[in-house]
This record gives sequence, structure tokens and C-alpha cells, in this order.
Amino acid sequence: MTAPRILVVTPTYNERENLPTLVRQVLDLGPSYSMLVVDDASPDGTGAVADALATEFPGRVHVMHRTGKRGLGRSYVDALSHAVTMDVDIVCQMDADFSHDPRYLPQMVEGVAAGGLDLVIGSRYLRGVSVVNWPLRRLILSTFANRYVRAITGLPARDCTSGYRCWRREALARLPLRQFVSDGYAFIVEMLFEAMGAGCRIGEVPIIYVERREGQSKMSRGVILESVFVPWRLVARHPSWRGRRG
Ligand SMILES: Nc1nc2c(ncn2[C@@H]2O[C@H](COP(=O)(O)OP(=O)(O)O)[C@@H](O)[C@H]2O)c(=O)[nH]1
Ligand SMILES: [Mg+2]
Repeated sequence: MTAPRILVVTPTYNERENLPTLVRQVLDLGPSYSMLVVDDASPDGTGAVADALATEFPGRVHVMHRTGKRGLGRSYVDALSHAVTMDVDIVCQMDADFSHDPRYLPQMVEGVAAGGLDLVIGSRYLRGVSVVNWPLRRLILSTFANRYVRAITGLPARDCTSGYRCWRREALARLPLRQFVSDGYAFIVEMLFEAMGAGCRIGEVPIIYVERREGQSKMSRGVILESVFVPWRLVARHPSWRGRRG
């Protein structure tokens, strides 16, 4: 089989210091890797940095500039809807701040390419808790959020809120992204719920998640509040999916 073509989708908001190194590390993984950066008109000029990288690596770095309302979920809807129309086999999602180390990508990609999975999650909670440099309250918030989501939705994954994922392009293309109700981090949960409902085969690979060194987190109160309600909305939408194993 020829090497699968991989597109790594990365949303950015004020990631000027991180993006150039990230892009190089991903592209260094091999010629089959390319990237799509989706920037929300970052005030720090990340968009221009991304454009410069696209010029430096023609055909391997693509940039989408969004100008509407800011939002991680909306950025993913736009970027992933475009990604599934591209000439690639696998579409990955990863953060720009090095919390998601690119060194895990080959193993995750392998799970889709050779392991027959539709989705592989880079999971922080497969071997206890593998998170570095999080304050205790953030750790508690994340572990609680995962238990909460799993209890309400019946999702089988250990890490339902990880934004580090690799998808078989055809599987991703089946998700009704444009109809999603959530915008912030809850979007990640909604994607997983829809994937389970679509019968996707889901696997997890353990990762060590390291909190960012450069820039700032965009986690906010509104985003957390949304995450409280979204699992209930999802179950209300598809009651029969609850507890269905992916
Ligand atoms: N395009 C876009 N990217 C965002 C937005 N908010 C966060 N991001 C990016 O999403 C990724 C995760 O966000 P981050 O702030 O690190 O959240 P945390 O890791 O949960 O603290 C990073 O690459 C951010 O730059 C947004 O509103 N729009
Ligand atoms: Mg982060």
C-alpha cells in the first residue's frame, strides 16, 4: 500500500511563538504530512506567520483565515469541512501549543491506516493521568469533565475531551459538522458523540500532555458552562445512542 496522505489541522489564536516550530516538527515526520492552519485573526499576527510558512512550504502548509466570530468549534467546523474535500486519507486535529507532541502522530496515524480504526484519540487518561504542569484545579476540572461526559453520554473513550485526534477522512466526512450545536471545547465532545452514533471504530493511544510554555490558554468560564449543558443536549438529540459502543 502507498503511504497514506495525512493532513494535520491546527486551530490558532495568538500562537506566534509556537507555530513555526510546530509546523517544522510535523513536516519533518515525512513527505506524506501536510498542515492546515486555521487562524481566527489573531491580534499577535499568527496569521501572517502562517502565511509565511505556507510560502516557505508550498503545497504542504495551507492557511485558512477566519474573520467572523471567534471560536474553537467554529474554526474546526470550517477547517474540517474543507479538509474532508482535500486529497488526503487521514485528517488529524492538534493544538498549536505543544501540549500535543507531534511525536505521537505516526502511532495514531498507524491505528487508522493499518489498524482499521476510524478515529484514534491521543489520550491523557489511559495510564492513570499523564498530564504535566497543570495546576491541581485544572487537573480536577479535566478529570471531572471526562467522568461527567462519560456518565451522561455513555461514551466509551477514556479521554473524551482530548483535542488530539486522527480520523479516517471518509469517517470524518460522514459527521454533520455544520449542524453541531456547540462552539467551544464541548465541540470536541460533540464530534465524538456523533462519531459513536455513526458507528465509527474508535481507539486510543496514550500520550503525555504537557501544558503550554508560550502564550496563554483560552479556557474561559463561558466555555466551561457550555460543557456542562452540551452532554445533556447530545443525549436528548439521540437518546438511543447512549451507551452504544464505538
Ligand atoms: N482558531 C481558533 N483557535 C483557537 C481558539 N481558541 C483556542 N484556539 C486554539 O486551540 C488550541 C487549544 O487552545 P488552548 O488555549 O491551548 O486551550 P487549552 O489547551 O485547553 O488551555 C490552541 O492551538 C489555540 O491556539 C479560537 O477561538 N479560534
Ligand atoms: Mg493548550
